[in-house]
Amino acid sequence: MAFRGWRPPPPPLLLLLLWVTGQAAPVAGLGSDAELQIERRFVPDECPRTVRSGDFVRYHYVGTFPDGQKFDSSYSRNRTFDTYIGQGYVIPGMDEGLLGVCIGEKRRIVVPPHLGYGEEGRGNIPGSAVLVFDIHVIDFHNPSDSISITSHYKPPDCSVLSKKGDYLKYHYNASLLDGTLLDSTWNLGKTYNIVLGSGQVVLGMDMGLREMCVGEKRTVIIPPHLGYGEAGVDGEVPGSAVLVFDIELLELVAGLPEGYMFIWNGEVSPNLFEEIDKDGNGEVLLEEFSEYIHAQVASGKGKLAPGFDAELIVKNMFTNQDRNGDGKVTAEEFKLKDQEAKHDEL
Ligand SMILES: [Ca+2]
Ligand SMILES: [Ca+2]
Repeated sequence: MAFRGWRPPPPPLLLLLLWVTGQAAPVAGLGSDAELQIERRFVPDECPRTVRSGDFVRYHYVGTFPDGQKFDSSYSRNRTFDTYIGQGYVIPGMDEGLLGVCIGEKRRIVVPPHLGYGEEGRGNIPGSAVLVFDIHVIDFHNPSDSISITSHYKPPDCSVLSKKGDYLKYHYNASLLDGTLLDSTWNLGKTYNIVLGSGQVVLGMDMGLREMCVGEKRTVIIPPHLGYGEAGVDGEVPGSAVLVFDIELLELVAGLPEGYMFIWNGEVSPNLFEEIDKDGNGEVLLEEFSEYIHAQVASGKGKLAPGFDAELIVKNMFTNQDRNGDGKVTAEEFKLKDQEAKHDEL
């Protein structure tokens, strides 16, 4: 795990004890006996959850001295400061000052020296400095979070639910928790199409699309460990970002049982090989094979796994039957395969 935060040196024992007892630390200098000051400058109307120790927070900040002189800013680096809270990765004043914030909240946190950089200072922070941080929380999550699903609309008949292997066509808006839009299929004017459970989307999205019926609309919130992780997507998704997907499922084509790429809907013909070998020369070529499979699918007797390249499936099936790889399937090869376990085969 790479953190850009700063881990402070362990405080002297006396100081630590004084923190615990809540007494002002006996550090000399301006404001050294002051307590942490928190001013909540903007609190969103909706705040379903607040930051607790152990949460991972992404926030912007401007750091100034009490005279207004700026010493640091995440905005100037054009990316949020990301850190775990309550774990000692940031100065104690920030560890404490960020507890209880809402997503989207803006706070002013005034940090006395003993909860900041102490008597000694650090870098461009002089000793015994009081620090003023104006922070804006972009998002936070906990590493133990799963996804969260909120369904906004279900059609009257919502009995056929999506499952692994189904082919789905859906629209989505992807945004950050602060409302920044990242991507939208509605804007592109075409649906996103995937086979559920096949690894075509991030895990959180795959989870968020399960047990959904056609016409349903839901919002899925995905923490980064089930999304794009610490790295994000260059130029598109910030690292460690929590993502919000507004989804509408438009179409669902039921998949085949797990592991199958082709199944028969009814009884299999006892003279299968003879039927496939249309010209009756005792050998089945790929063309004969492909033509036969497609005819079965067209007539509803057979079914190919939806969402995949049908020609590729047929070719794989053929290659599987062609034991010696000479491009022809003989009755003997066909019989041998027939006696084995059935997966992706006739
Ligand atoms: Ca033939
Ligand atoms: Ca062969």
